[in-house]
Amino acid sequence: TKPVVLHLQSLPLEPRAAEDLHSKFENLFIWEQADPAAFLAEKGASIRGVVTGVRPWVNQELLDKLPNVEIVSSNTVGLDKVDVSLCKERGVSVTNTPDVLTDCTADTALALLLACMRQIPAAHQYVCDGRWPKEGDYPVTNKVSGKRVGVVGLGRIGAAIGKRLEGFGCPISYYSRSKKPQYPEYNYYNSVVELARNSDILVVACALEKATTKIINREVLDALGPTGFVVNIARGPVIDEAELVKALVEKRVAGAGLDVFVNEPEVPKELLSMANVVVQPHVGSATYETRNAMANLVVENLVAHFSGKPLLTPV
Ligand code: 8YV
Repeated sequence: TKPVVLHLQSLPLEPRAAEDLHSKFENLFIWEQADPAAFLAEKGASIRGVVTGVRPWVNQELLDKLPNVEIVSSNTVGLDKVDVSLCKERGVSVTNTPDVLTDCTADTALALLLACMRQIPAAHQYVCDGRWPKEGDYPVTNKVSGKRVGVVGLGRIGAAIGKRLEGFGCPISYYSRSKKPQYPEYNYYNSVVELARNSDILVVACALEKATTKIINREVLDALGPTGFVVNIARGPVIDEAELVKALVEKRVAGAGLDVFVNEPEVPKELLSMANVVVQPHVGSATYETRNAMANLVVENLVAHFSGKPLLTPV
């Protein structure tokens, strides 16, 4: 009999990975269940694997219903929705999708940075609305090249963002829990406020954890100041969103490029009508190439686990 795998979020699968998934596992899809609670009460004990993503919670409430689960394979690099320590305690393996999404997420940060500082969406709209011939040239915007960049969280994605911005002649500084000897050319700050005070652009690329929740608060935003820009490709709650909205409305910061929000898919309405604010619907990793690579990893980790081989990307 095939191992039973519960899917909490759908995977965009290439044919080969889909074939693997469907030939090797019995797949149960939570979104096909009229009564998910009753379904879990009936089937929970048979479930040995879980596929999850950026929205569902894999917490004690769920894990208690899955007494025989062996592996949680998440189609994300960020694991803020998975109770990893409880999984460890219960002997449940956890895998994620690092590395394969680094480039696209870093590309998205650059796109947001250029888009908000150069007001690309608003300027595009200006042309589309026929305003150029009537109202004349679009107002001038902000130079990107050479600006001082502060990266909050110099992990794989933060480092890929730094590398790209080196190409723009930007001096790079960072905040991280500890200094990273592998980046001697970057300035280290052990305080986000100090980083912000010495940056023109703050790019947030840290994991969401207790310690990083609202790490970008009012004090940090005021240290960045009225000419500073914020880019967030990490998770919404790393920024005090209400304070960011206030700072943008009151022009205490110059603009923002945001891929992630506190209550996705809801976005504060104040952010929708400012030329210096660009929003995206959490699409950092959303390219054909990267989403395929992520989904393949999710399936390959399940296959490895159930054939007794080492996991590809264990947490
Ligand atoms: C999501 C992400 O995985 O990897 C992460 O942590 O936030 C995204 O890449 C994506 O939305 C698929 O669920």
